[in-house]
Amino acid sequence: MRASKSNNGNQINNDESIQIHISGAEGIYDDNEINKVVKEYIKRAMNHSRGKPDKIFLTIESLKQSPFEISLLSLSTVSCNSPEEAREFIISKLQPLGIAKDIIENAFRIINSPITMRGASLIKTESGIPCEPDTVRGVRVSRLGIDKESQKRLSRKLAKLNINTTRVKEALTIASKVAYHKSVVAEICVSDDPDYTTGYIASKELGYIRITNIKRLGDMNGGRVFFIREDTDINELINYLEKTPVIIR
Ligand code: WAQ
Ligand code: MG
Repeated sequence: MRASKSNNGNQINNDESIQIHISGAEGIYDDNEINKVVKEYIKRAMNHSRGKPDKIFLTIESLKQSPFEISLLSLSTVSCNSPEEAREFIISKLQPLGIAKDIIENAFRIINSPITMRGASLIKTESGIPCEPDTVRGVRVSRLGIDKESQKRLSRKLAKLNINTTRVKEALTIASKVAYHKSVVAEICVSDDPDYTTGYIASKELGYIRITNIKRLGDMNGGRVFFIREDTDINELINYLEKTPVIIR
C-alpha cells in the first residue's frame, strides 16, 4: 500500500513528483487474510499523522517463488535525550564498521531533507555515492513477512518491553531483511511521522538498536539510508530488496 497527497491541493497537476508521501506498507499473507489486511492498510492510510491522502494505491500479487527464511536481528534500546546525542551515538557505532563520519553526516542530510522519499537511499560506504536509480522515490523493501508462530512469539517478547506495536514489528522485519544481504553494511532509520521520535540503526553485527529522541517531536522529515559496500552489484541488491520474498521464522 502507498498513500500520498498532492503538494498544493492542485488536482489538475497529477505529476508524481509533486506527490507528498503519506504512508506505505507491505507484507506476505495467505489468501484468507487479504480482506482483513487490505482493510487495515486503508485504515492506516486514511488516519495518518502525516496528513490525509488523496490517493491510495494497493497492489496485490501472488508470489512466483516461495520465500526463503531468515531470522530476526536481536533488539535493544538506547536512551538518548536529544537528536544531537543520538547522532553522536550513531557515529560512534557506525564508524567502527568502516563508515566515515562525513558519510554518516551526509546520510543525515538526506534523512532530514524536507523531500521525504517513500523508499531508502543506498549509499556507498567509502565513496559516499548515492546508488538508488530514482532519488525521489528511493528503493522500497518489499515482499517480506513473518510466519504466524514467530509473530506470536515476537509479540509476547515485545509486550514485556511495552513495545508490542505493528510499527516495531514491521521495522524489525524490514531491518532483518536488509541486514541479511552481504552488500549491506548498516542501516539508519528515522520515521517521517511527526509523532514518532524513536529510530534505529541496524547491522548484522550490531543487531537492531532502537534510539530514542532521534528526532524532535513534530518534525515531518525522516527516511532510511542503507550503507552498502563499494563493490555492490546494485541491480542484484535492488532485486533482492524489492522483489525477493523473505519470511522471518
Ligand atoms: N523500504 C524502504 N524504505 C522505507 C520502507 C520500506 N519498506 N518503509 C519506509 N521507508 C522509508 C521511507 O523513506 C520513510 O519515509 C521512512 O523510511 C520512515 O518510514 O523500534 O515508523 O514507516 O520503535 O515512518 C522505527 C523505530 C520506526 C521503531 C520507523 O518508519 C521502533 C518508521 P516509517
Ligand atoms: Mg512514516
